[in-house]
Amino acid sequence: MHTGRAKDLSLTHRPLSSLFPELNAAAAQQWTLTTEQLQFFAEHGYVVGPQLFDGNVLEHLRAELQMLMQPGHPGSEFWYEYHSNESADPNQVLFHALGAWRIATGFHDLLWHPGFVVPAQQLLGGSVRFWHDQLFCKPAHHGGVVAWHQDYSYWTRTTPMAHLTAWIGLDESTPENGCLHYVPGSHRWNLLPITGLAGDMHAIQSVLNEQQWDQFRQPVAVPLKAGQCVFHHPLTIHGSFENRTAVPRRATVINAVRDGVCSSTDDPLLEGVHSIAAGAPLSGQFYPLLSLP
Ligand SMILES: O=C(O)CCC(=O)C(=O)O
Repeated sequence: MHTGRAKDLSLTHRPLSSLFPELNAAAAQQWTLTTEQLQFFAEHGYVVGPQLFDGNVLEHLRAELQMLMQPGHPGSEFWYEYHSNESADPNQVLFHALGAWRIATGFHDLLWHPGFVVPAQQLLGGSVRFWHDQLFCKPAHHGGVVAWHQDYSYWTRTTPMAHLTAWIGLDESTPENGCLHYVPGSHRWNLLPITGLAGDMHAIQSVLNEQQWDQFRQPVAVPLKAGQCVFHHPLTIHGSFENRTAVPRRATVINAVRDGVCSSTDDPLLEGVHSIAAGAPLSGQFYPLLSLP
């Protein structure tokens, strides 16, 4: 158990360290997605992006994650959501949490990485506003899946739908350890009802029509290097299978919206944050604008 007060990093809307490349006009050139990548995204609803970090930066983020997985760590009051089996063995921690950007410098600064912001601007067709982040950790030899789903089914309290997910590996991800799988083209489907994230991998089958069922049977595994990212559309069906290997599979996720997306409720959009009136655009402390200066 730790003691001491942590600073809420959501008060600072710029990088606090020099861990990542600067977000400036020169970086924009270097990190721009190619026309082929944009066409791939339009056709399939996902696209593999650049390697955002490796080496010491990867180690830095892994060390931050290890700190964040310890119950009672400084700043634990800032999480939006925190789910953990609290295993004492770091290889065995099953973990899903939202809000790391408020607590740890690396996960905070990652939001301004030009390798995320520049492609996100291209894919969203406008300025990028942060929605929330996520950490996912599948322990070694763990049977847990993330069942097939569409991200937007969990976000209908924000409209219109102009959202984007960047999934970033903190370990190499493979079919054996539970890499992401996509149903290509499913971003053109209707919004499906929520059928759950844990337990039954295939629960979504019950809400598919015949044509969707045919397409659903041809998912694609997307293995990535540690530090590499993949972007997906808010309606693209995706999920991940069990980790059958002897080491954990860890990842961080950035969820973003095009600037101008509004709250559709007077209730707070995330646990513990101030509310944004229905009809008003996301802005303020918890939703920084991430676009180029
Ligand atoms: O990391 C995973 O296994 C699942 C991630 C996911 O479903 C998401 O980012 O929406």
